[in-house]
Amino acid sequence: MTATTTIPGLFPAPTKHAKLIAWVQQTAAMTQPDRVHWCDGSDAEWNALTAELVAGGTLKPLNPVKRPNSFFAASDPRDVARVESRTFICSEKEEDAGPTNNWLDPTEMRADLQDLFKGCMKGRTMYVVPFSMGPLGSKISQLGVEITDSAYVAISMRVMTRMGAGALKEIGDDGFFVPALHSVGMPLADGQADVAWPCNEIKYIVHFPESREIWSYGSGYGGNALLGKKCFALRIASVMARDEGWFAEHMLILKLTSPEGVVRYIAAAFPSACGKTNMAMLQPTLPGWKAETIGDDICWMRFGDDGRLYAINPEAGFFGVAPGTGIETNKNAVDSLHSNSVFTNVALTADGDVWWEGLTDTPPEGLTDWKGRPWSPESGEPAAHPNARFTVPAAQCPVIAPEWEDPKGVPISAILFGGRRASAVPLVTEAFDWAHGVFLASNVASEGTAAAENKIGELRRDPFAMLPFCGYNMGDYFDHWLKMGAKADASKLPRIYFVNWFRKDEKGKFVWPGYGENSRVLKWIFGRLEGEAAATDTAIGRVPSQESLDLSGLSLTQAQLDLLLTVDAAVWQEEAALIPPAYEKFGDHMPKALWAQYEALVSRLAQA
Ligand code: GTP
Ligand code: SPV
Ligand code: MN
Repeated sequence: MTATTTIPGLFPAPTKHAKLIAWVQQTAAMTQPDRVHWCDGSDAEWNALTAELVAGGTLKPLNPVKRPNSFFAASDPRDVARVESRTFICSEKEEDAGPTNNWLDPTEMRADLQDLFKGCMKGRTMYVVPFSMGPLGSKISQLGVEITDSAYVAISMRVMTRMGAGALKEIGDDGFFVPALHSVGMPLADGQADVAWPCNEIKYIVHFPESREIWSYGSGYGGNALLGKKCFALRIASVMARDEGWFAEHMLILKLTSPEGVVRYIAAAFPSACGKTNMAMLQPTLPGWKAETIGDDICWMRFGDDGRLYAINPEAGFFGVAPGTGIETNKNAVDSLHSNSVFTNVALTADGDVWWEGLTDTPPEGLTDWKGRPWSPESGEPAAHPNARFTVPAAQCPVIAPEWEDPKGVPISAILFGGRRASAVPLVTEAFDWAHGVFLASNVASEGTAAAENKIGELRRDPFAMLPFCGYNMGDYFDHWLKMGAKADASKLPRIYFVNWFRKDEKGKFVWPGYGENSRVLKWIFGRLEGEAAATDTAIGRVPSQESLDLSGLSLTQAQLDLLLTVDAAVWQEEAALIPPAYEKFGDHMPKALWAQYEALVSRLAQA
C-alpha cells in the first residue's frame, strides 16, 4: 500500500477530528489517489474545479452572456439514472432490510467493496467534501463527509448541500458525521487519458444502516453519486428517524397563502418524476392565491413542543427533471436557471445555451443532442435525455419562501400522496383519519418514469413514494407512521390526501389540465382545513362534491368531471384485490391496523 504521508494534499488536514482524519487516511491508503483535496466550498474552489472539468471535457461552459457561470455535462449513455437493481441495504439482519430492498450480508459486502475500492482512485484527485443536510447549525440538521474522486460530484454537492468549511466547523473536533464514500470506479494507469464521464459497468450503491455508512461505486449520476441526497437524506435518515422518532420523506414542501392572507404549509410525496418540483413551484391560476417553495424533493419532519409537525428541507439546491419544464408548465423553475447552474444530458443550442423537450414549443434550429450529435425533429429520438436534470441553488427560485432556511421548520397542515394513475384514482381523496391516510399512502402505485431503470408506463406499487428510498423494512416503516400518529394529538396532525393529476380519457389524453390548475385542488384542501369545503364520503375516502371544487374558467365537460371525481366500486374491487399480495410480502412486519383498514375498505366497497 502507498504510504499516505506522501500523498500531496492529505496533510495538513483542516480539522483536528481524529476519526475523520483516520477515515480519510485509510481511504486514501485503500484507493490510492494521486492527490487529496479538502473542499472548503469557496468561490475560488468552484472556479478552479469547474475550470479543471472544462479542461478535461466533462463540462462545457454555457454562453456567458445568456447563462453566466453555468455548465453542460453529458453523462456516459449507460449512466443516466438511479440504479435500483444495484442499490443495497446491508443491515445485519436480512429481515431488517425487508422484502422491497436488495440485501447482502454486510460482512461479505464489505469484503467485496474493499476489493473494488482497492486502487480505484489511481491517477485521480480524492476530494473530501464536508456537508450539512439542513441549515448550518440547526438542531435538526445532520452532518456528513463525502469522499469522492469526481470533481463533478464535488461541485454538485456545493449546489445541493451546505458544503465546505462551514460544515467541517459544525462537525468540530469530535462530532458525529455520516461517512459517504464514492468512486466512479475508473482508475487511470500512468499516462492513460481520462474520458469526459468516467464510470464503470459494475455499480454498487450500498448502505450500512446500523453504522450509518454509505459506499457508492461505478456511477457519477445524481442519486447514485451525490450521496447527501437519496443515500443519506432518505435511506440513512429514514433509519435515524425510526430510531429517534421523526420522519425522513420523499416530499416537497409548499407554502400556500389564501386571498385572505391565511398561510398553510403542505408536504407532498409523489414518486420520482411525478410532479414534486412542479408542485413545489406552482403558480396558482386562481386569483389571489400565492404559492411559495420550501423544498422540492426531501422533507424531514419532527413534532414541535406545540404538538404540531414541523418540516425542513435538508437540501440547498434543486436537482430537477428538465424535460417538460417550460414557461407554461413551470415558469418559476425556468426563471431559477439564469446562472450558476449545471445541466446534465440536455441538448445544446447553436449559441451555446441549453434546450430540452418542453422548454419551448418549437425546437430552435441547429440543436446538438445530449449525445453530441446534430439534432432535428426528424432525428426520431428526443434531443434531451428524458431524465436530463438541472442542478441549481434553491435561493435562485423566484418564489422561494423567505422562511425556507428557518431551522425551526414550518408547521405542516396537510400531507398529499399521489402517483401517475391513468385510471381508477380520483383527482383528490381525503383520508378519514391518520390511520386511513397511512393506509392510502401504503398503497401508492404509479406508472414508471425515466428516473430509474424501470419500464416506462408500467404500474408499480411505490408505498409513500419511498419504495426506492426506505433504508429499512417497509412494514416497520408503515408501523412507524402509525405509531407516530397514535402518540400525537389527533387535532394537531396534518390531514392526509391522495391526489392524481394523471387521469387519462379513452383516447389516452390527460383529463385534468394539471400544473398551475392544481391550485384548485389545493383550494379545496385549504377549505377542508378551514372547515368550509364540502366532501362526499365514498368507500375509498372523501372526495369533493362537484360544487365544492372551484372550476371557474376551466372548460371541463360534465363527463370529464365525472371521470375525475367518481369512485367506481367495480374498479376499486380490482384495486383492492392488489392489496393482499402486496401486504403479505411483509409477513409479521405488516401492521395489523393496515390489514384492518383493508378489511374495512372491502366491506365499504361491498355496500357501495
Ligand atoms: P424527482 O426529482 O425525480 O423526484 O421528480 P419530481 O416528482 O420532482 O418530478 P417533476 O416535478 O420534475 O415532474 C416530472 C414530470 O411530470 C415532468 O415531465 C412534468 O412535466 C410532469 N408533471 C408535473 N406536474 C404535472 C401535472 O400536474 N400534470 C401533468 N400531466 N404532468 C405533470
Ligand atoms: C429521483 O429519482 O427521485 C430524483 C433524482 O429526485 S435522484 O437524485 O437521481 O435520485
Ligand atoms: Mn426524487
